[in-house]
Amino acid sequence: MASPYEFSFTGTDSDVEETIKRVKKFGFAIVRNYVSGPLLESLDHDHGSAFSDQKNSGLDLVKGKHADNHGEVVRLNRLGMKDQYKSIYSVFSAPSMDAVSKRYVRPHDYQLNREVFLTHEVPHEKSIFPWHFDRIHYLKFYVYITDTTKENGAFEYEVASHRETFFRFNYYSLIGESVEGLPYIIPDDEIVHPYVLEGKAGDLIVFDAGGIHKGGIVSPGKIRRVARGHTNVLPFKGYDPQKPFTKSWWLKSPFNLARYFQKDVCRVMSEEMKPGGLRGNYKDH
Ligand SMILES: O=C(O)CCC(=O)C(=O)O
Ligand SMILES: [Fe+2]
Repeated sequence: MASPYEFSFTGTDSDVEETIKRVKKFGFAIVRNYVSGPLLESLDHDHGSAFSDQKNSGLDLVKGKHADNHGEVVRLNRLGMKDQYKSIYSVFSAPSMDAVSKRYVRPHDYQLNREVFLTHEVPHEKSIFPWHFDRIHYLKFYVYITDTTKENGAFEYEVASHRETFFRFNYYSLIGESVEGLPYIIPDDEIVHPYVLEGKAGDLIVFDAGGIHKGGIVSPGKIRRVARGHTNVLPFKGYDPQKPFTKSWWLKSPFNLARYFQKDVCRVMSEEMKPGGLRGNYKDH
């Protein structure tokens, strides 16, 4: 039986409604059969070529290892690859993705799939990524290129965790923690409602990367292939060091009284329950 998290792509305006409803409520939506037929074949072909081509137009930053050597990644700029990888450009420029992005981030602005990551993961005893939330806020469009089950390392999401991380991020941010420095890895035993998002080639996952998620474990003899577009929420809050007199610099400065007052005005929580509490520093993961 179909889960409440998914629906089948129809190619009509109702797809946008169905997606938004789920991403708002659960943090993610699964759109079955989003890419199919000849377009899926070209996507599969372009994904493969991107790893073997000597030169990639639109190469943004890297062609290299993905997530602790669990596989490889090609990181492309959507507009720059327009002529070389037409099918990837066309899938990640879709009006439906644009409409979903617009509805999800309004009244803020966004850059539709500014970057597209192509990944090819190989067997490893560790997860592709541990449970975490992205410190930079993206709405992501994630397409399976090949059929993917738990054995291939399917994507997993802690249902509705985007609401909790909204408060986590904003709390740290307002007491002057840098985007890079805030604790974002979540220990496995704090996960309550994980959901494994298995799918067929051409299924699309739309997710708020502010919520808690991970990549699974690729079992021996299996691989995993994904194409993933990152829609930036604007204004962009990146890892850049805080320049003097910028807004984040003021929050980190001694003038931010919230840094001194927080222990008096915030609720208490036992040491073991605090992020990083007795478990040590999250950054060591
Ligand atoms: O590769 C995966 O399944 C997880 C990727 C991820 O953490 C992300 O796109 O933010
Ligand atoms: Fe992530």
